[in-house]
Amino acid sequence: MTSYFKFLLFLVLPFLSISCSQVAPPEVVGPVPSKRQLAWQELGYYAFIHYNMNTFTNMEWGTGGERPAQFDPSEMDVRQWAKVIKDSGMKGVIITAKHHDGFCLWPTKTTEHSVKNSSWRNGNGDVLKELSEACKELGLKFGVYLSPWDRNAANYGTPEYVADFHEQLRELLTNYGEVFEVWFDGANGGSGYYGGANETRKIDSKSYYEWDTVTEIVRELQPNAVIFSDGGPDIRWVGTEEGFANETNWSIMRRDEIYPGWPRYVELRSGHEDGTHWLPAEVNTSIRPGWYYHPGEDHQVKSLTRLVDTYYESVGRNGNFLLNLPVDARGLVHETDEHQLMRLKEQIDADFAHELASEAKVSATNVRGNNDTYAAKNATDGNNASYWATDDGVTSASLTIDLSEPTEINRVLLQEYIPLGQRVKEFSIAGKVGGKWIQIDTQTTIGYKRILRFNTVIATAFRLDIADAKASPLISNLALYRAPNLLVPPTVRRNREGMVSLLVPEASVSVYYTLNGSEPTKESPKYEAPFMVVTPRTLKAIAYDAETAMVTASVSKHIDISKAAWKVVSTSSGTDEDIQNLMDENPKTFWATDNKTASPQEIVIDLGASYSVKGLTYVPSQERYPFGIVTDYAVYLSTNGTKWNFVVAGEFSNVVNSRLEQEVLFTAKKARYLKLKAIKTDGEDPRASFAEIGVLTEE
Ligand code: FUL
Repeated sequence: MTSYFKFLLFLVLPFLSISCSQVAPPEVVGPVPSKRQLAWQELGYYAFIHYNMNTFTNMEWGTGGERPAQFDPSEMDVRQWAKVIKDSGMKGVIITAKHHDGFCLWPTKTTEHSVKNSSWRNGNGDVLKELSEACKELGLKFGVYLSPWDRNAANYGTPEYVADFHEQLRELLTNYGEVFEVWFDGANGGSGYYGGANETRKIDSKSYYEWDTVTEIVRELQPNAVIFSDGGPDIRWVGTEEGFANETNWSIMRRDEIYPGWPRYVELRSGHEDGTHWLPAEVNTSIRPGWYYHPGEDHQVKSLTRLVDTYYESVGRNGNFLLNLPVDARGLVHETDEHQLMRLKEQIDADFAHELASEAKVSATNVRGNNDTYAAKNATDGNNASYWATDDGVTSASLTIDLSEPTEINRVLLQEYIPLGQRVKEFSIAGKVGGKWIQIDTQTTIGYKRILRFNTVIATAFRLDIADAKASPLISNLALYRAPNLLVPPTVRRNREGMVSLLVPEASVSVYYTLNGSEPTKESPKYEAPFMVVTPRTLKAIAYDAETAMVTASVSKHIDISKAAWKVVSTSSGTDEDIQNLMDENPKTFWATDNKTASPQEIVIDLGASYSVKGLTYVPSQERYPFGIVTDYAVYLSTNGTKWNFVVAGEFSNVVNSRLEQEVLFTAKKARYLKLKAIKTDGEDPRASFAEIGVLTEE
């Protein structure tokens, strides 16, 4: 070739390849999502409603022996639920049409154990009808939870029950319009009422319910609905009810290994890299400890920090977020839950309010066929149907966003083009700070959506480095954000020695405090590190965000003598094991007497020195299924541990429903020894339990 020709080719070649639209699209890699799975994935965040017989019996798992008349809401208003759900940014709702106790919220023909035999709406009510209509009005998706296990059905365990179960499914999928998800629980078999037999029945959860028929019924009646269970077939459980997916989260699994009640459920948190089926994860958790409403959990609605974390650890980890709202016995979403939902929405909206990459210049180390169809810019064009792709065989490549001027960023949102399969196995992100590239994070999978949070960097450029992928990576979205600080009042922790910590979730938020009961301001002492408090003080603390000049309301906590020198001298029963739990300043741990000794149980504590004691505090067990909560008490004091003075006796009113710290005040007396008698405890269990005992003293 002459050099003139070479020169001509050199000039022409780039244009040839750029204008050539004939670059073959990437081939599918591994299993890919169905249309219904894709549509489901885009929902992101939606509500679970646990509302049924258990709401009225204060149970989590009713036995099945309940009477329909017990279903008795006083102010039920599904429009309130739907409005709360809509306003909080959720896209739909799944309702417990029938839970394990077998009570049906719709007038089914299959059993008498339903709303039709309750007095609610004179037996003419239908919760499913009301809710599906409210959803339609507000543009929410509607889904149903139908428990396969039925502790009420006399024929449970026989083929007749399975026919009834299938018929219930048919009713639900026929009479209430479009259903987007059908939810099958993994909990199965065991003890129950079973029409009065009151026995234990075991079934084989793999075969008993005839899952193939179940799938056929759903496909026939609601072809667009996805089916959820431990192992799908469309959507999988994430293997925990705590509210997270693992950082590595494949939307594919070796599905044929999984069945409802699968013992290796922990694998559901990450999926299988060598999965045979598309089976994405749904992260289900409740806004309170229980799935059902219990007045005793009104103080345990999850904090904003926890809810925000759950959002990032579900939606931000390639999962969908199904957040449960336990509707209360009035038939309403409780005010506290509603408030927290709105705060979560405000925070998430603020986090993603301003996208920073879409206007920037984008370049890549490799573009498939050098063709515009697969250009780097496709990752930031706001269109999920277009994507940046590399040439076949190129499984490590970088995408650089030129921000042109120093820009604050602390979130990146990444998406793969999943219709052609999930590919990325390893990636990192870097920012160009002060002219130098610094690595911010290294991670594994991306999937449909991955969001990374990191400390704010001021960068002139941002880079995504894909280190490894199953085939050429396809990135449909890369978005950058600068989220505001999460500003919440400090959490006060104190250990047994008396060391106080004031915790906030953001490193750049400051905390100020006082120890004399006055309202803290920015002029008050700034919290730098844990400090000791060993004498009675009222601590107040605020969090302050210098970026916005916003300040939180103050938290207030009474702090008394340290428990470092405390010793339990004697107890009426029970072992020493874990006895520290009642004076470790951690309300999540508890200690209990034994269950063989009759009431009243008692406990004697040596405070280690003499104090002027003017009160006692008692924190009841914060367990999900507590026992031994002390409802009636007597307090005695002593200077020597042998001669006791009765001080006061009384009742911790409403302690079972509201398990907050209880306080007993009396005229101050000099004492070194304290005796607390549990005159009465809640329920049948003779044990007395103590999450924390404290004293109030005077200096
Ligand atoms: C579990 C059930 O046993 C709980 O009661 C609740 O419905 C939860 C969502 O699933 O397996």
